[in-house]
Amino acid sequence: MDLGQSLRQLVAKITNAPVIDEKAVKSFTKDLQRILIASDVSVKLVFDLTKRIEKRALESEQMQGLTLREHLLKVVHDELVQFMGSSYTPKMEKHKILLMGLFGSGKTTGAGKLAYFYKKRGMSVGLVGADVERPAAQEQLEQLSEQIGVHFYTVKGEKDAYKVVQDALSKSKDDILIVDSAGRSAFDERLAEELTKIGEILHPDESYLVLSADIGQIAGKQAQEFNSLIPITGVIVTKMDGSGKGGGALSAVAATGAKISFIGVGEKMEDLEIYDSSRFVGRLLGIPDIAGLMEKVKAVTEESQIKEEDFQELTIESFYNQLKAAKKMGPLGGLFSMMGASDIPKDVINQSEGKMKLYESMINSMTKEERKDASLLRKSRSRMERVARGAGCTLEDVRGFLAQFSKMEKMFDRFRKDRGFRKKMEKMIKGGGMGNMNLPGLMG
Ligand SMILES: Nc1nc2c(ncn2[C@@H]2O[C@H](COP(=O)(O)OP(=O)(O)O)[C@@H](O)[C@H]2O)c(=O)[nH]1
Ligand SMILES: [Mg+2]
Repeated sequence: MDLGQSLRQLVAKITNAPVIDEKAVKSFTKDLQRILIASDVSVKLVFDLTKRIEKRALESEQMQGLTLREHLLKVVHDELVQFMGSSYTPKMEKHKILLMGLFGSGKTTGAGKLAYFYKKRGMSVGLVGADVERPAAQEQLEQLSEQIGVHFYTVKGEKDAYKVVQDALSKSKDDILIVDSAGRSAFDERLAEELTKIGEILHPDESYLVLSADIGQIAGKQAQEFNSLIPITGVIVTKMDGSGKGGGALSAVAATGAKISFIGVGEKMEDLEIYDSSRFVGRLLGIPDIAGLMEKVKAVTEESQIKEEDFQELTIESFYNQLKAAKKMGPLGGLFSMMGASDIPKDVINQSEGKMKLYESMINSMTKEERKDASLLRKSRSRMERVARGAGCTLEDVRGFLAQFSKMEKMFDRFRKDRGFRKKMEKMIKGGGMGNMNLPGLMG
């Protein structure tokens, strides 16, 4: 039985138990320890994790509107999300990528998917066919590159993979260069030597280990082997559309400290998702309605909670999060309510679902710097155009979004200068959120 299966059985036990009390929680954490240790997750990590789960489940105050069962599931979910790493933000600057992994894990397909992903976001991309083991592998990648419309580099007949990489480096001017390497049915010395040489020539910024979702716990050992040659910066879990649930990825993450970056969910080029830790853990735990549960939890707490950084500065990202919260909870939700819902321009809060989706893709197409500093975008038409291209919308749409953001920035600045408002905010943060606070009282 693989790790994912064991975890799902354990969760079923929580779901079906007649009562959830202290004894049930303790028995649950014991089972969890046993399962994780059997899956080669390091003993120290396991004890830290299960201790935190037990403590939080028993000691932390149960959230309003949640049953103890839901509370326990949430604690387990949260701790695993933390363990597995928060969700990934793709690098949008120029960089070089190396894909490593065993035969059939989905490297070549994954190289194509990544190329498509970045091309869609307005970057120029090159694919390097450095799998010299099988000539068919290079053809497979060449065909993909034609299909997607990105550059392709290889040296036909070359037996040394690193020379292929060297050649590509001398020719490529692409923003993103993606190297597809050879796999083996098992890790061996030749593969080790080949990868080491590729690493020395390429100096990859991202070295992804490609793992199939059905691989199971040997993933941990495998990840360690690759990691000892070239430090893994991220994991791509493929075939999540199949029967595997990615339990192996947990072992790989535990063994190397690398986090998951992307998820493959099909054979087509568009079947690539940015890793979302909550969704992944939900799938892993087999909590079918994890999204529903977390929505409920969120409605009770998180989104209504105002974090300190939220009102130190308003960034594009926090604006969008607050917008989401306001949409979900009505105008009394989140930071907006603090600013006095009646003062917020109606057109800012009343965004359609379609607009919200569009905003999300725009934000996904922005660099980290742009999300922090919107003036970078305002000053540069070419940046705005890049975002529009990435999000598949018009320049006017991007300007529209920035205009909405400007309105909020102005309001936000006014409020920050208001001492009375700042006092309320401080009180709120110390009080641990607004879930239990009386809103109208605060506003008055
Ligand atoms: N269903 C599904 N199949 C995939 C996925 N990724 C790769 N594959 C298939 O897995 C097989 C091996 O993929 P390939 O990229 O050639 O693996 P490589 O040997 O690591 O380069 C091919 O038939 C792919 O179409 C995925 O996310 N979902
Ligand atoms: Mg291949």
